[in-house]
Amino acid sequence: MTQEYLNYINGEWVPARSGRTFENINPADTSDIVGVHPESDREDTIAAIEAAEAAFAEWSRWEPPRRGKILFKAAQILESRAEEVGRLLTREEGKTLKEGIGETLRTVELLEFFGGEARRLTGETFPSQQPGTFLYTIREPLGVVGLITPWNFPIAIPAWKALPALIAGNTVVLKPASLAPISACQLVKALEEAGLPPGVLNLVTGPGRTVGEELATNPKVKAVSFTGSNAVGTRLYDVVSSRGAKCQCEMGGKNPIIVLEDADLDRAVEFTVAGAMWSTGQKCTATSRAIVLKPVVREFTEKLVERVRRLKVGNGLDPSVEIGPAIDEAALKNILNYIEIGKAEGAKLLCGGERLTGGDYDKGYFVQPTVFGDVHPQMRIAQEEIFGPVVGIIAVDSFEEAIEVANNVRYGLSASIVTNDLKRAFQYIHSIQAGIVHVNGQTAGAEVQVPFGGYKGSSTGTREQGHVAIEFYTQIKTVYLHHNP
Ligand code: UN1
Repeated sequence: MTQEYLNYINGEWVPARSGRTFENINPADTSDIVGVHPESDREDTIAAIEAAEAAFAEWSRWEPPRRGKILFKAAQILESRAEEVGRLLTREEGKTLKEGIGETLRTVELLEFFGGEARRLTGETFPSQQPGTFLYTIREPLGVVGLITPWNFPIAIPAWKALPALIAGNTVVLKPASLAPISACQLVKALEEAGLPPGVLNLVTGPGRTVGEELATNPKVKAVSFTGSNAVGTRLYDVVSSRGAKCQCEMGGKNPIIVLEDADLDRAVEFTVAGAMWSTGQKCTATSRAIVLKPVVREFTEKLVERVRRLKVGNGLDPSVEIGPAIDEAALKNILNYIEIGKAEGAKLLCGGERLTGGDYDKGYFVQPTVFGDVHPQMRIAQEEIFGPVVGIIAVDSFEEAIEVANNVRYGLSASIVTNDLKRAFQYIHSIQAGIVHVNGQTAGAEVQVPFGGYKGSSTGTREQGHVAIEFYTQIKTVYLHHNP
């Protein structure tokens, strides 16, 4: 039976006032309705914002370590349910069970990390030029913050936005993506059971045009953090910042892996497959360009194509499956459309390229993992984010050309190089325009204790995760204390 989920406003699970709902469909099996959720209006969102505003006075007075304890308790609760929550995540999002459970455990790590950060909310002290003066800073919360999160990391991203906001003393209204809102409900439930007071964290499901718009425009919302497409993010940034509120946007990527002549090609292939194909390529940190030095491009290409052909695509609940479906029909069409664009631009389709059909494939949105060769840096498939299991190989003559090609896109989220040449590795680290830089690894993946975010068109605002996450959710107060006037 399909489970009904509700909004969480002021500590109560409630339907949308209109009573309207929408369905959450398993992208691997569209006969599986994973959940039914409130289709909220602006008035539901206003109720959540008002609950958050009312809870702020008290919550912001709690000692931060006391707030942190709730996170630790929620970590234990979520960890004990990792299997169950991971399964729900896989059913609503489509990634493999291993990835679904892995993301849930990453959320446990986020709870633990930010639980500890609650004890490390530091300010600074400064020498004053005035006698008898203690000069220092403290960080204070902003008030109500709005979070708009995507479907591709449906529990980790709500956590890595909400947790730093909460430990700093803010109250939160979270709007999870309509395509996968159950995972965020599981996070909220764990925090509720851990003792989070009513109104401190509120969850409202529904469309961007109602819930998202209200969060963007309501003057009671002092900051909005968003992860999603560039089209939505840039517009949101204009709307939110024009009314003087803070706005943080994590958007697209066009992330390269550079393969030098000395690279271990088997490892380079594994990194490329992991970065480009896992989670069906639906990560802002996914690899979408393999920039390969000409002397090794043939061998790299052969090995990559051979490996990609062996990938098993299917329902992520089957433990032997490596690649799940695209999130929905529109995403699938977009991926297939880019494949057509690549062919029309003259790139060489080396494997994949088709929708998968027949048997259980007909129940979902499955696409073959796809590799293009002979890709030129200016082609649309080398410039635009595809958000699917598609990688293009670009052959280059030199290391310098590899860096130039890597940088010549509007995005700058993550990058990788495969080499044992230390000098080249450092040259790359210092010249690549990306916020997250890997050497001998894949482009995706993010540990919770370090900053996450991009250069150029990939991000606006300060970094997420790590201790710097607190910057976005706080304001600095400078105190001149004349103790000996
Ligand atoms: C990862 O690479 O594991 O939306 C995290 C995204 C990113 C998160 C990527 N904000 O895909």
